[in-house]
Amino acid sequence: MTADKDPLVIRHLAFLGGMAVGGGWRPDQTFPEVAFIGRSNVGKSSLLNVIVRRKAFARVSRTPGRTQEVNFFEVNKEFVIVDLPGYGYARVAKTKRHAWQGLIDAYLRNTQQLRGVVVLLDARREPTDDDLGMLDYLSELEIPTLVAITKVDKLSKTERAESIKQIVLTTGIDPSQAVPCSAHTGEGRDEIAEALMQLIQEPAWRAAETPL
Ligand SMILES: Nc1nc2c(ncn2[C@@H]2O[C@H](COP(=O)(O)OP(=O)(O)OP(=O)(O)O)[C@@H](O)[C@H]2O)c(=O)[nH]1
Ligand SMILES: [Mg+2]
Repeated sequence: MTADKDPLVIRHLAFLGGMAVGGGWRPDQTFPEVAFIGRSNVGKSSLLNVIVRRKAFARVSRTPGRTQEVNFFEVNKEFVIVDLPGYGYARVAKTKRHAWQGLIDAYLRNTQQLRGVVVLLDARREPTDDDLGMLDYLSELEIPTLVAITKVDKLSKTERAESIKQIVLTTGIDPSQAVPCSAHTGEGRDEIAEALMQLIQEPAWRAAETPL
């Protein structure tokens, strides 16, 4: 532990609800939003809980595909963390899987208050084609993106250094954009929290006149 100030002191939390279909209901609010994106089971909901220092604010499950809606979590009446459904879980029926991708895409394209995205990659796995496709897509949309390397607690020091090196090589991301994280030890929490605070203070990269 360092004596550094907590970059994100949690004073108030509210679950605003879920969006089930692209263009469907979403909370009517204008706070800046930051979205968590990644494969099913990569640890999106767990990392969200660590960031807001709550055990079960967002639902975590051993069953991949748990989060099936776009869930909106308001923090400190200041910004909103968006927990997106996981993509690319093979055992989910193809049609369902495409529906999720449609939902993620609709969210990314239509959200004027979106300030940035945290893409989560599992430290123990090679990034999949879905991951690489998502990173390409985000850079095409020019959305500010940070990469959280999750579950680093499952690796030894040597393994994790090697794994992070490989992930950086495979994805071509800037090493400074990759943050090692663990929902079990809390590692990476403050770094991600600080990055979120920076993202929400920046003006939306997306011009107001961007067609929906
Ligand atoms: N060891 C370890 N396990 C983790 C970590 N983060 C998540 N897990 C576990 O991984 C599983 C999936 O976590 P979730 O947070 O539900 O993952 P998700 O990305 O939200 O999954 P979907 O909602 O299905 O897309 C759960 O069993 C978690 O306990 C971590 O940092 N370390
Ligand atoms: Mg989830």
